[in-house]
Amino acid sequence: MNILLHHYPTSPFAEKIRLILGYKDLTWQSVYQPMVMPKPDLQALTGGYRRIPVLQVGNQIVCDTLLICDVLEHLAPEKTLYPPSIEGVARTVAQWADSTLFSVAMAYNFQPAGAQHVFRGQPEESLKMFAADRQAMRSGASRMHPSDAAATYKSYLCRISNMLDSQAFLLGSQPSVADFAIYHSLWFTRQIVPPVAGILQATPTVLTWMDRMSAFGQGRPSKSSTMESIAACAVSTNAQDLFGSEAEFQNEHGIALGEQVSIAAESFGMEPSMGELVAATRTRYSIRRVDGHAGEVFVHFPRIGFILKKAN
Ligand SMILES: N[C@@H](CCC(=O)N[C@@H](CS)C(=O)NCC(=O)O)C(=O)O
Repeated sequence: MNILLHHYPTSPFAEKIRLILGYKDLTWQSVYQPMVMPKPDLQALTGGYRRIPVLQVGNQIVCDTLLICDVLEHLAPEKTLYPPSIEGVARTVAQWADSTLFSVAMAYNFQPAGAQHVFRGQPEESLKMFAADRQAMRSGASRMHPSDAAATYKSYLCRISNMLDSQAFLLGSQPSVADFAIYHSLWFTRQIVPPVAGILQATPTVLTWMDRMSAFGQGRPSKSSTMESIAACAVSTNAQDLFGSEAEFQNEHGIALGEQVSIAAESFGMEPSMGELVAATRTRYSIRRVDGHAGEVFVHFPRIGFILKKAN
């Protein structure tokens, strides 16, 4: 089985998955995609979805880290992300981290000193293009002011520190999906914007936990390219089982399997992917589409955070 991860080095959500690949000690192929639109080689696979990271196994494409975590858990159940007694709380904390904590941390991280550091040595145009791309992705919604973000981030760091007072990981002696989801926003602060990373010094327990997390490494990546990933998709006829027994049709929308649909994120990067609905289970949607370069592709999305509609 060949796992490919479409990502770029400074993506926090990609870091969440790279670290899980490390925790589960997996071999994978690393494909870099652009940080901003256009992303024609990624969209040849996804059919429209543009966010990072995206996981590829043969001609199956998995969008959003929520579902990528489930797939990695199924493919490599050792070192579980969901210890049974805390699965509900771990998933709920992870969702808070991926939405609320992430947006506060990024509003803090991208204060002028942080943004200038990320784009140091690059033409001024790069930062402007990045800012315009992300502004369009937010559909014009404004971002929190850095001072408000700093105050909120400090409170969140205290809470995270408190969770670690008497245990090595956030919810116990073993890591869970909650650790990986909280880690990635803090990783960006510490590793990508060191000029503003002083905020972490007030919570040394959090820094020690971050060291423990980063020690999992990133597994065994090897470099691949966008062209190779599209070629691998085009020649793949396999339908590796990515989800186990979880396949029962759950009809919430009055849309039958076999109908043409569009699926889009409910916020932030809402480019829709179109195709034939081939699965709608309790946790995910899957579509089948045919691309001129990539051939027949199956694209999977989590239900949570995505909007399903009949294609017009
Ligand atoms: N809910 C998504 C969020 C992914 C996300 O927001 N990724 C950021 C990068 S860390 C992104 O796609 N930014 C825009 C881009 O790279 O084009 C997930 O869990 O995968």
